[in-house]
Amino acid sequence: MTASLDRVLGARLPAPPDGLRRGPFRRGAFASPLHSERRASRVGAWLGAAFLVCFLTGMISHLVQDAPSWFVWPARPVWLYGVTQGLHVVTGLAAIPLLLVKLWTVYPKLFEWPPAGSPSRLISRISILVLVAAGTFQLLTGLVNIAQWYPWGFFFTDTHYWTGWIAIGAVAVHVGAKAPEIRRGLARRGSPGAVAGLAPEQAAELTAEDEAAEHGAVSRRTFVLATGAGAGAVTLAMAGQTFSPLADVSLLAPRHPGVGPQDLPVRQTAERAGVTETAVDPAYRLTVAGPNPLELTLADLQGMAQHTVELPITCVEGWSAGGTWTGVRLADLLEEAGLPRDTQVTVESLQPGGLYRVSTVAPPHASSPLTLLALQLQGEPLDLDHGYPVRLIAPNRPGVMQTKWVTAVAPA
Ligand SMILES: Nc1nc2c(c(=O)[nH]1)N[C@H]1C(S)=C(S)[C@@H](COP(=O)(O)O)O[C@H]1N2
Ligand SMILES: [Mo]
Repeated sequence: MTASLDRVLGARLPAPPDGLRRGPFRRGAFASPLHSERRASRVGAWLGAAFLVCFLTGMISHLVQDAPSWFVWPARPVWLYGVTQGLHVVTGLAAIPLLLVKLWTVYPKLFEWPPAGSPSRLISRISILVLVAAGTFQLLTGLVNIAQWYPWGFFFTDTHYWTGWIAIGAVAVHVGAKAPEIRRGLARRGSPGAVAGLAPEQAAELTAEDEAAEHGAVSRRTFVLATGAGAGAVTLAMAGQTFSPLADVSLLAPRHPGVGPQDLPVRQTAERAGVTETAVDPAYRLTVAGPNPLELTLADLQGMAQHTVELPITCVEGWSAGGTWTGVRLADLLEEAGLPRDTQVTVESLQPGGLYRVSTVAPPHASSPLTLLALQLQGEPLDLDHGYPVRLIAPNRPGVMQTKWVTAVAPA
């Protein structure tokens, strides 16, 4: 069975007539040694590592936001999500120049002759097409999401999630299919002795190619430095979003920590959320469902035990900014309502619609002494844009789950 499959996949497909072999398809059309196997493998290894870290941290973010029953995300350390999401954004950004360099290194293969020597070669080439398309799509949609520009008609989060699976699957197929070349490319150090498992003449040929690369128009060092500088520049251009000392060089970053009402950026304004009237209405109530349901005015909440915590808003878009929050512990409210302190609850906003009007608080966060229904930020009543009169603030949670203009809490 496998033998016959091998025969089918390895069968020789008819080559197109040689007369069609023109332009870039000519023999020796790409003489530059920068297109070498070694270069492709080295850049590929970095790119593969960036993709893998980006994929895993993306999955964490997805699981945190839409947790299946087996997934428990802790309330501490409070900065953990900031680190995983920071890695997601940084590896995604660094992958952009790496992908461009990698594509430039291997693009002569587009003009391989014959275009498909066998069915297995054809499948492998199609898988690379999927990889390039999915990889490019992920990096570009991630980038414009950071820039908060949504020029498409589909829902970013779902598409970015599913394309992530396609991209990492294509990476796995590609690495599997190219294993021999990758091993060879990474093992080569420029001396024939270092090339394990190759016939001497093959090794000599590869070494000559490497040597040409060292002395070529663009030297190996220049190439490595240029690639590194490109990846570094893109990363720096965004890093100021979370790390204020870099804010001045972060030309691409749409958010600066410390800039906004009460020194905190605003993601969605009260105006756009449609809560400018309901949020300031004296009829405002916070309801907590439970055996002993509560219906509290803002004054009732101000009369309860107040606690102060230092916690950041860590947006999935890659910015993070700290604040000093004061308010009522969620767990205290649950207890008042006759519920266990670690009850899983939903927190609902006054906002009439939109994706982020409700969030779920899992047991580790519900019971955390750091989780507040905050009434104040930096010692003043919340700005309307930061969620006045009441917003949720909890440790180690994506910003998108820090619901503003909260009006109802109920067991989930
Ligand atoms: N009701 C409501 N709450 C919300 C949002 C929203 O659109 N509606 N945006 C969320 C997102 S994506 C983030 S990053 C934080 C930002 O909080 P801030 O605007 O106070 O900085 O609020 C969250 N809370
Ligand atoms: Mo966000």
